[in-house]
Amino acid sequence: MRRLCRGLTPLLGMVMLLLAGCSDSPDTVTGSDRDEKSSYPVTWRFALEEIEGSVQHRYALELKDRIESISDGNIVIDIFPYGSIGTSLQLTDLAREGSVHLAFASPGHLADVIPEVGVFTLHYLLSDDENVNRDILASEELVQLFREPYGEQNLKLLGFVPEGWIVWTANKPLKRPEDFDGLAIRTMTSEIAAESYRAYGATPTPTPFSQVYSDLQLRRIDGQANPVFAIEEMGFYEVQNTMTFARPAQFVTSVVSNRSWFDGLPEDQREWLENALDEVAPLAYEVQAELNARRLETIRENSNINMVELTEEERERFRKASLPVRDSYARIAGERGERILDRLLTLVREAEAKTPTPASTDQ
Ligand code: 6CS
Repeated sequence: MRRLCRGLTPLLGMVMLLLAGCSDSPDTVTGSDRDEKSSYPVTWRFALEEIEGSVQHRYALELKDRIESISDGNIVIDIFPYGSIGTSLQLTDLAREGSVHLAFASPGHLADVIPEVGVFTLHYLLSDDENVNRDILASEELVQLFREPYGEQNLKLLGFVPEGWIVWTANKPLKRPEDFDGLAIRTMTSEIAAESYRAYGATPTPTPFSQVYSDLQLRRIDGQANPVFAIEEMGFYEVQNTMTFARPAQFVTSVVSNRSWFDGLPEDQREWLENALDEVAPLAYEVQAELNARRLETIRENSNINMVELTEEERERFRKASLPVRDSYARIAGERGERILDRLLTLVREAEAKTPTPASTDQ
């Protein structure tokens, strides 16, 4: 895959053009024209920001299984793993225009299109307790908070999916904010994603996912941040010597569909999709936990990479240094974003208060 990625970019334009031509193809069914104009099977195209074997890929396979079975094969889901059609932002564009029906859209990239969603790039905002985060991210209330901002971009938000704690990799341990001084850290491509690392004194370097391995190898960047499963499958651990576990944030992604397409789905198809999404969400949570644990072992077996776990005291220094980024977020995301941030903080506080664990982030 790493080799494939290097050749990826020049191919993207061509494939995007081909897909764009698909948006009016007979297998793009809208609710109103299904009976008159189209015949089964119909194809739903699902674009991923991650490669085969990833959390997103496993999610897509589970969804495909359910939809194809409930529809007796009348709906077919075509999965496009990362590398086949475009960078994250290009996938979002394809979903907005309807060339793909379903897609993953991660806030770290998406926030330049939907600033409010940048809230998930903020550090030390969600709970230390993964169960608290899982429940908040799965709640209908959260999806409703984002309904308008996604809708304005012709996207229907179908749900948020946590993919595991973000882990920093570099060629040195990153134990204090000062360790980031001047560090060229790769960030996802939105402005707010960069702000989180600027707060530690780093030099954020927004880069598409496909370019990270080669940029690390060529020392054009010094480090990057991703969940363990991605560090393993993209090979980043091969070109870095230290993984720092600071648990700054969960990697959160969102599942979206083209809004007009979704609104036009016949009732039965929409119900199938909604039911399948409800079933897949808890499974995806299990999948990320299992993949992150297993791939940490793979990294251990295949390398001598140094693994550094921060103490609570060390994490606290990062948490303090991260707080001003919330103001940057409010500036970028405006009033609606501020309301979302406040509500999210309240949801975390309330859920932690009900949870009999020591986890508490005193926000
Ligand atoms: O770092 C990134 O850009 C990517 N990381 C993951 C885990 N998923 C998709 C995203 O584009």
